[in-house]
Order: sequence, then structure tokens, then C-alpha cells
Amino acid sequence: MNSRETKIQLPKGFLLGAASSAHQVEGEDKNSDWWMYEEMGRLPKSGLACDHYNRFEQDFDLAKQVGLNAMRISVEWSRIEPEEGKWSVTGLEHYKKVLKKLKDLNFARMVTLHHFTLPRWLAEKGGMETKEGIAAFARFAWFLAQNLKGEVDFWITVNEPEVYAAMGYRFGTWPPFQKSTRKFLKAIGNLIKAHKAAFHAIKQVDLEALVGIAKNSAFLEPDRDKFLDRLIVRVGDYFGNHYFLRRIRKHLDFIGLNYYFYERLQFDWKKGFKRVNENIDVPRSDMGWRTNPSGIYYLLRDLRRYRKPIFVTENGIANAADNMRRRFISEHLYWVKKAIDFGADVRGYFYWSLTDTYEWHDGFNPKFGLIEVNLETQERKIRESAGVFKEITWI
Ligand code: IFM
Repeated sequence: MNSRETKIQLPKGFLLGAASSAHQVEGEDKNSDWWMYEEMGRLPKSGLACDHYNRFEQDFDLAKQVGLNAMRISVEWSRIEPEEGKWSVTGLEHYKKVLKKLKDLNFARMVTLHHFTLPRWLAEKGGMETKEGIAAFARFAWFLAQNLKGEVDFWITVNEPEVYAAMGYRFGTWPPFQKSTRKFLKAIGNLIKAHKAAFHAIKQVDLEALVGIAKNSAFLEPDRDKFLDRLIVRVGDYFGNHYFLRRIRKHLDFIGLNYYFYERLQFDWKKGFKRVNENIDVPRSDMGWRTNPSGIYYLLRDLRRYRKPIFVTENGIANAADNMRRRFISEHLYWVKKAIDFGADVRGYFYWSLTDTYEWHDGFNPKFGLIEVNLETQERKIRESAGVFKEITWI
């Protein structure tokens, strides 16, 4: 191990957490659109998942043991509003207990409202393609802000808007399985509106609430030192990393960065650009994703232009053998600190994910967790790599 890995220094008060999302860990959210499509055989079954719905206390105790001081969770909308306009007391009470447990552990609490799933009733009415979907989302945000006031430190409206729009409306891999560029663009437009509507709804209840977004951004590099390659990287960076943020910048208290992807682009006369990633010689995760820890530094530096506090709301690696994760985390934290030293106002880092999860259409194969979950027995085991958080020096 080199010195970079062993000496991670972070400012006191920095949030060091893990992230998760309801559908990926809770199990049996039977009123969600994903569950419906899983039952139809169009997606791998999530079943009990990690049974986090019943085991959240144990999971958060383990997070504390790992050395974390913050947690990003999501509230499953279909548990709160299983039928249109009908609020579930059981659903609400559950999340109150979840947040209370985190408070007892002295954890900062970040809560996401939309992390890829919808209530089934809304999906059946056209979901986020419709004006009604946006209005329903604002109403849901308002209801949670009203009922969880004082229990949430940071609200995230939408997780990875472009990923959701692309997977659901452009590539047709996720619900609602559409393959239409027009619908993709419409979904992006509607998610911008949904974010703003939820922002206002939360502020209506609590002016002091802090509201942000979890924005997926990729680190792009030109393949060659050529004008057209550099140009295409600028265009890709604008549309992929900034367009959404620019549209909502007046409705943001902080920015969340989800960082996973590193790509090299070449200008292409026919297609505009092509990815030339095959020859990049960097470690890859079990999912084949290329890692580039320094990329987080450039992205964080770049986000300074918005003059808002920044959180790394997700960064993680699928690595079942657990032989890459420790280095992955320490190197990313090293570059986060460099970005802070450069002047980026980075306030926290959330590793994805606390436990192993249901990785959407990839099922349970990818293992991102700091905590390994045996899906047969639901036994938990802290992975060796999670020890990295105990090596941090607070300055
Ligand atoms: O599991 C997902 C998460 O739901 C959103 N961000 C990326 C993670 C890994 O693919």
C-alpha cells in the first residue's frame, strides 16, 4: 500500500457516510412499479432483498461500527402513498423509526424522495411523463416535509435524473421500457420541473430545510490532443454534467455528486463522437466500470462554479472479492481532500453502498456493500475493506 492510501486526512465536521435506496435493500415493496414488473418477469426479482425494512437497526449499528457518521437513505413513495391520495400511517411511522434510529446514533440524515421507483398507481397513469406525475411528486414531498420536519438534515429530490430518464425512456431497460428520444427529452424536462416543484413544496413547510439533488456526472477526457476531441468533450460535459444543474441552480441549497464513470471521447464525423475506452489501462470493477479516482477531483473543482456546498452523494465499486474496495475508497477520499484544498466546498462523502443491494436489472450479482449480506440467511458481515474509514485522521 502506498502512502497515499494510508494517510487520509479530512476536516472535522466532514460527513462520512454510506448510501442506499429503499427498493434496493428493504424488500417486498409490493405497491411499487418495479415490484409489479418483477412479478411480470420483466425484471429480476428483488424479493426480500436485504430485509433492511426489518433489519435497519442492525444495519445502522454496523455502519456506526465501521466508523461512519452519516447515512443517505430513500423513502419508498409507494409505502407512503400506496393508493393515490391515501397516506399510509404504517409507512410514515416506519420511516420515523428509521430516522429516530439514525438520530440516536448521532448520524446526519440525508433522505432521497425519488430513487428510480414509483408507486404502481402513478406508473399506471403515465408516471413522470405526465403533468399529474409532477404534481403528485410535489404533494409527496410536501407530505414528507410536513411529517418529518426536523428529522431530516438534507433532502434529495431526485436521484440521477439522466440515468432514470435514459434507462426508462431511451434504452428501454427499466420501467416504463420506452425507447424514444422524444420521450427521453420529455422525461428530462419533467424531472427538472419535478425537482423545482418538490423544492418549493419542502420550503413551503420549512424554509430552513436544505434541498439538493444527486447528480450523476462522468469524468470525460479527449482521447487525443486534438481540437475536435476537446470540443466534443466540452459538449458532452455540458449536456451530461451541467445542463440539468444549470436549469435548477436557483432551486438548490447544495449539490450532490454521484461519481462512477470515466470515459475517453473521440470526435467522429458520422456519429458526432465515439467512446474509445477499450485501451484505457485502469482497474475495472466487477461490472467492467473503469475507475479513475482523480476524476472526482476535477468534477468537484468544476462544481465550484455553482457556489453551493457539495456532497459526494455516491461513489462506490462492485467488487465481490473485496480486493479493490479499500484502495478505491482511500484514493477517492485523497482526491476529495485535494479538491477541498483547492477551494471546493465539499462537506461530505457517501460510499455506495452500506450493504450489498439489488442492483436493478443486474439483480443481486454486483456486490457494492461495505457490509456483505448472505441472501439465504440474511447474515451480515463487515467487509475487510470497510476498515479504511478507521484510518482517517481528522484535522
Ligand atoms: O445502485 C445504483 C444506485 O441506485 C444509483 N447509483 C449507481 C448505483 C450503482 O449502479
